Amino acid sequence: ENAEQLARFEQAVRDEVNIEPKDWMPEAYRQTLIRQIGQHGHSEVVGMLPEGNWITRAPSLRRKAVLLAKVQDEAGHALYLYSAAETLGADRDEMMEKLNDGRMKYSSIFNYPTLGWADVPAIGWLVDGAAIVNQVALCRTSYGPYARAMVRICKEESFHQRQGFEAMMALANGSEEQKRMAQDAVNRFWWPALMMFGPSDADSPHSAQSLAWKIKRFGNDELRQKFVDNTVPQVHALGLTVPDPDLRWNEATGHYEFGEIDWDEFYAVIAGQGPCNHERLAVRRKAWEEGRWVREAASAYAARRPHAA
Ligand code: FAQ
Repeated sequence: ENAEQLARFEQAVRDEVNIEPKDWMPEAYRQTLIRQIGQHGHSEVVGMLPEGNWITRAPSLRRKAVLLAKVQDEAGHALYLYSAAETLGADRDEMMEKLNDGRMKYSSIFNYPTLGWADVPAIGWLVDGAAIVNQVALCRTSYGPYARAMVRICKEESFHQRQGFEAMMALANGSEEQKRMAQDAVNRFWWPALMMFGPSDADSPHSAQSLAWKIKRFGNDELRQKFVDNTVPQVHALGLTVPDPDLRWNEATGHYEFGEIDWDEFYAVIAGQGPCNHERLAVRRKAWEEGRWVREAASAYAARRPHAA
């Protein structure tokens, strides 16, 4: 029975037929997806905080309206992702509790502070830009609900990336002070954006199995290279510089070569020692506690309603 089910699962993966919630799947495949999709959802939730800090301080009504919409989209992305994880049997409250007590991760990038307004455009442009490179690949991931969630999320992320670039362009073409702010934001967000793609393939414990199952379609290094190749010309188009003395165009390969990531910093941040890890989790825990009465009231209301016939 089990060998036959496994053979059918492997055939579906080979044939690029999506695995769906009610299909048989290996337990480790299910657990890997719950981990990745759950952490992806948590990244959207925690990802609202750095930009959310600037909603009250956006420089114009137009920028405020756009930023509000973007942050709201991120909440929506988290909901699609948590729903996709639930189709695998994950429990949403348990995932939230694991985020709050550090048993589940979220993207390293959201542990860096937003010190000035230029950081908001930098996040839209660079962080959403990196997210798109990763997520376009995930539109073809082997688990159906995750793949379908990614299609919609990518459309919204493309809008986020463009609004970030447009807002950055306004600063880059502005006063000397605005241009300085733009460069400072690029200097601080460039390397953390490259770290979003995860450890180098050789040091990525999950990559080989996730690639074999087609959960991941490309290795971490390949996607990181794609992001660098896409983004360096955009930095230059803005009249800004990339904070990497080793960056150079390789005519023969058709790719940019870039310097070594500070892996000590990466591992410290994902171990909870980044500049804002404590602050981010404290905000999440407070929101979870303060929202308890709302969750309880909603459940009590739902329980009292007659079930739909
Ligand atoms: N940060 O073996 P691998 C967004 C962990 S975009 C923190 O390579 P895997 C949109 C990894 O979990 C950001 N942890 O693991 C937005 C694992 O630890 P574990 C979210 C990281 O899973 C924009 C360990 O290191 N996007 O939110 C990071 O095969 C603007 C070993 O790594 C996604 O999550 C990191 N950077 O590959 C929102 C995309 N890198 O779980 C608001 C979906 C690695 O064993 C504002 N996820 N780790 O404890 C993926 O594609 C993959 O999970 C990777 C990691 C590529 C992130």
